[in-house]
Amino acid sequence: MRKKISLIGAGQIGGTLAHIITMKELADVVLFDVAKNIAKGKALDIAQSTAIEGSNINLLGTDNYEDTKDSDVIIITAGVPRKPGMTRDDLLEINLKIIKQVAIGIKKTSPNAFVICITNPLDVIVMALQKYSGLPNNKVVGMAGVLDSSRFKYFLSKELKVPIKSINSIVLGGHGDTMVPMPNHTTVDGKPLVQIIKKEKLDLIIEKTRKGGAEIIKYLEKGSAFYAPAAAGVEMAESYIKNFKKTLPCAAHLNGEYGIKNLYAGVPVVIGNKGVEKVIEIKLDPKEKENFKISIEAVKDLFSAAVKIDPDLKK
Ligand code: TXD
Repeated sequence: MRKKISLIGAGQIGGTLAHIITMKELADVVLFDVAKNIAKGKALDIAQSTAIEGSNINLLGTDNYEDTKDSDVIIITAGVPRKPGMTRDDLLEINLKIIKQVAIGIKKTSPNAFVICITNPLDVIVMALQKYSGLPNNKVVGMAGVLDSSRFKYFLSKELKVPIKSINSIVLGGHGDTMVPMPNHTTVDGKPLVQIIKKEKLDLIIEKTRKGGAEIIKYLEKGSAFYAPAAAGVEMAESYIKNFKKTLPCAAHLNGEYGIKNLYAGVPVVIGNKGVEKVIEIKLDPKEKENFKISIEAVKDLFSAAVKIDPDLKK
């Protein structure tokens, strides 16, 4: 029985998600947006590509949550993106209101779905989504680390002139300027990265990774990155639908792991058909521990700001 993925938000990332899912024939797609015609237009356009791709996928555009009923996976991009000069945190107030509406919508229609949140500021928005929806912690996860790790690997592959597939790496912590690329947990063709790159070059690449989103916003002016974020979201959805049990860096609920309780943060998790099946605790050296702690504090501070905006989050 073919699975069903509902995309809440049919904007830049939502439309790209729909296109990638269709080309991979991963699942039937419902594109939901409050701007109904955007959802309808994009669904129809992608549907008209299926004859060319030979993809046997059904697509529907809608603004009615009933059409998203009993989804296997829900990917949420509803919200506003950054403009040049804005930080992800500047989006908190407006996107918190939007995610509350979305949470109410999906709770009623797809209580058993695996929910991947992409909307920024990601770590707090995914935490708010889980609280507002009341869905199980292991079925609500945020997409950030897969994107940030992909950016880190890309910059390394260009610097070292190696195939990107030869690089194994991970980025932990919050999806913000305090994210924690992990050079000591990075290998190139199995060799430790720190043995083959100069420290100054590595520091430059870490900074470029942290600013990866802002650089694209500077070029696009009217929106933020969407191809790589969409590809990252699909990798997470595919690991769930096909039970790949991939270990992926995601914003996941921590219940004591890494010494953190009741907070979402970017950590390596196993995603299989039960959702987040395991949080992987990797050994952090003192510097990594310090950087991770700084990143976690930034998430906690922003969540406190969110509670001031909406005391319902305190419950
Ligand atoms: O790594 C990551 N997690 C980030 C996430 C990477 C890049 C972008 N990131 C964030 O994703 C970005 O900062 C935004 O918060 C979201 C979506 O970015 P996108 O570029 O797709 O924004 P668009 O093109 O503006 O699309 C958002 C759509 C738009 O069509 C609105 O009409 C719709 O969201 N929208 C809603 N849909 C459903 N329900 C409600 N309430 C709603 N409000 C707006």
